[in-house]
Amino acid sequence: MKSRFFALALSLLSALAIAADVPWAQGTLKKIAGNKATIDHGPIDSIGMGPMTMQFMVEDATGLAKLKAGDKVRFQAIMAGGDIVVTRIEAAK
Ligand SMILES: [Cu+2]
Repeated sequence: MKSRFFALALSLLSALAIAADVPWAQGTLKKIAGNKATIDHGPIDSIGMGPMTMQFMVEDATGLAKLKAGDKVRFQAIMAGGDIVVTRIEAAK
């Protein structure tokens, strides 16, 4: 019961509280389809993933709207309920 409550609280806070501390990953945006983005990405330390090209669910619709295929990007990804979610994405500096 306690752990279930904790998981719920975590999911509610994911975008705001956790994203601030998540390390940024780098990549090239390959394709955008609705709230999904295909990214050719480097290592993602926050979820222990090596480099590859894959599709992500993107929570940051505002950030994604400013980008287009071919853009170099940086992003924050977390595990949320068994899914990998991009909580923030923006053009790489
Ligand atoms: Cu990947």
